Amino acid sequence: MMIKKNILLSLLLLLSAQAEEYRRPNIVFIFTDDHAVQSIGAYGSKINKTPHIDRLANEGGIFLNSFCGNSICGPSRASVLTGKHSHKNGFYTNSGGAEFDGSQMTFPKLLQGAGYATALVGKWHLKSDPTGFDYWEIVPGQGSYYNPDFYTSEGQEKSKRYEGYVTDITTDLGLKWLDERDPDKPFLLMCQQKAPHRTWAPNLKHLYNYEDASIPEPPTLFDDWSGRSETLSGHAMGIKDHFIYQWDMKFQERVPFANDFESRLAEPERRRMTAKQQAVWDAYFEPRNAAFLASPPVGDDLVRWKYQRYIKNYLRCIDSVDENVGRVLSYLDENGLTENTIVIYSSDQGFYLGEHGWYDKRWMYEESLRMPFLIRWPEKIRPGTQYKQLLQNIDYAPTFLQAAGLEVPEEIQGESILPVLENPKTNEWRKYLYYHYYEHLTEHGVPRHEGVRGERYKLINFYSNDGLELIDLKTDPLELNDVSDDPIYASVLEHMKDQLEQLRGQYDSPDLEE
Ligand code: SGN
Ligand code: CA
Repeated sequence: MMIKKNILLSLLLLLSAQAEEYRRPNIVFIFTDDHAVQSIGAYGSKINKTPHIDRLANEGGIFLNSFCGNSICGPSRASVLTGKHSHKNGFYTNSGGAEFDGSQMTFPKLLQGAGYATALVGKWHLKSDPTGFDYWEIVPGQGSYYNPDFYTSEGQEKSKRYEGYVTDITTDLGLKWLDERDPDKPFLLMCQQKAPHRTWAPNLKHLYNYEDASIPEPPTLFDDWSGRSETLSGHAMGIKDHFIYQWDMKFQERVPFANDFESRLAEPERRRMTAKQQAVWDAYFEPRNAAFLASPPVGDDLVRWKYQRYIKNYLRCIDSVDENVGRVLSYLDENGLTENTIVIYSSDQGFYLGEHGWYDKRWMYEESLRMPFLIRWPEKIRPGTQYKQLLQNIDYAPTFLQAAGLEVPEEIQGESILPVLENPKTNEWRKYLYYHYYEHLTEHGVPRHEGVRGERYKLINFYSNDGLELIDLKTDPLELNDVSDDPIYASVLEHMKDQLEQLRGQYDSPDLEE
């Protein structure tokens, strides 16, 4: 009897020791800038391959319906950090002078307080200095691709210039910190790439990628924006009319037939290069530019030419991102960290890769509303799992907190995805998500708008100019028709208006400014 009791006791002790020893996972959050899902292999890209990013989907999971709440850089990042929509974290727009209020609750701060070693490298773009990190080293504003400047808590005036390519350097800084960190603590590393943001300056070694390819065009490259709100044709993000030859198209001199809008000073990246770098850059672009100028295409052919030049440079920037994701994954493998590390790949919003005739983002249409979200966590996720739930960037913070065994503060608006990871088919999840873009007719001519997206329908309210737009994603996946006036959709319209009202209440959204 006594023996049995002892065995029971030691078993209990063993179990409780194991429970106490819940090994808090490390978190590596790889976040890029403007990387659209249309250019990720695991999301079915028709235009490129991303073997290293895809590894996360193959060895872990992929969220097929992942979205932002405000498709622009700073605001998306603020939502990631706080788990709240813009109107609750106070960072509404990139334009204007507002800084992110770094004194508020963020998930890195809470992890740091709970004993995590925390670091951030790369792009931040929230104007105020980062808070909640033991170490941070970031690029000023948008940063530069070539020989980039980085600064630390010592201040921007003490920034340091690193020779080389920003995507490699950002990764170098992250891996160096991993080497030097306190090995007794779990860690959070936010590795935030500047790429593939405009002006899409590839690494020299990738300049010849896609050289002989003709990248497939999206079916809506020649969209005329009819059948939807009139405000769409007021955009300034067209492949046809709104590229700057010296920046986006990589010409050194003013192109003779370019108008003033299309002409600016020389490419900002070339100006930063060493003579050696410039020589390699010029050897690629100059002969091709000369051939273009000798017999420039016109009309639709010119649009096609611009699309090819744009998309190839964009994809070359992603080639470097993908390669560097590979470096991070190899580091984890080589250091025995793979099993207990959550690795996420995501990007602050999506991007138009010629769809609707556009580049840039901001609109609530699919290409810019979506964010990639791939997650590997060997202890929780079966390799190759696909999730269909509507994920949003406000869900990241509560997920990380819960994964670290912390309580999720009441004020957080997102939901932890841990229950979804455990039960990929669960139906107990939001059916509608809220969107609100606040910049009004800034650089790319996109008006402010609010909306709701369900699994099938999307309602957009261009509340300052054009009113409502209803889209049936099932019958119209390319989003070419507003059916808000179609009597067949009358009840759907009412239903979606109700959903929007409900979400406004749930999230305590502000009154709309006319
Ligand atoms: C810059 C770009 C824009 C881009 C914004 C916001 N212009 O202003 O094309 O939309 O950043 O991007 S550029 O001529 O300077 O390249 S964001 O990712 O920071 O939101
Ligand atoms: Ca961005």
